[in-house]
Amino acid sequence: MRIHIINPNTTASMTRKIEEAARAAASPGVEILATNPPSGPPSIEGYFDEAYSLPGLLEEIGNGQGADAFIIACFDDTGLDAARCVAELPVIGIGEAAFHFASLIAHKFSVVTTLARSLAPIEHNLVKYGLAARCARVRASNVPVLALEEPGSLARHTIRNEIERALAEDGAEAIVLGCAGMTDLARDLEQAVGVPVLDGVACAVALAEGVARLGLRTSKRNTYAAPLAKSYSGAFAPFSPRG
Ligand code: 5HY
Repeated sequence: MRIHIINPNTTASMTRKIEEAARAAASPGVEILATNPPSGPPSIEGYFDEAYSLPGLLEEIGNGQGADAFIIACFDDTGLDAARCVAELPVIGIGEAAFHFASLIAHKFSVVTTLARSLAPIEHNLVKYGLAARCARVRASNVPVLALEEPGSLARHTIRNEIERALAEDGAEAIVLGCAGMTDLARDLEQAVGVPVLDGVACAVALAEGVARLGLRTSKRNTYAAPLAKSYSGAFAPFSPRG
């Protein structure tokens, strides 16, 4: 089995970190291919960055390299629905995966993400996925995404403080880390705070393996049907769907 995990931002060090976490979570014999687009934002912080990450993400999906499933490794599940229109293979978002796993092991969980501008996209996804009632609160740690790539930054300490507040104030019984860049922090933070701390990358690998192993593929009826053939103009002409 081969799982293609895509970091939609262009920061290669984060892609490598995601690759390492995915390989650690994968079952024996499951191959992990980790890529990021060559063009686009170096980090996705809010709706504007997300918009400009989509062409590169969708090209990565379209380049399909013999995988059995895709994972989108951005906690906002950036481009997940559009990717499912392009792919016949299953496409798993790390946010959606983490929310489902958290709901299996705790009555209420809180999410700790990066900046406040990421709160609404995550909250909207929880409503869309039908899991908003299980999430006590989505919190911003005020750690910028790329601070997670800086050795010696206070990111880990800042995120832990926000987790402690979630446990003290939200009634949270588990914590979901709200950024792919936090993937290497989950184990240490779980040991430090004493409740389950979920990393979306690992959750998505487990789900992608399961869906692929069952031979399930994205339904192409209605919602995720292949894009209709049409000619896009200007710079997007190369992306014109052929139907
Ligand atoms: C992520 N951004 O997982 C999201 C998290 C966020 O570049 N990778 C990013 O801050 O929304």
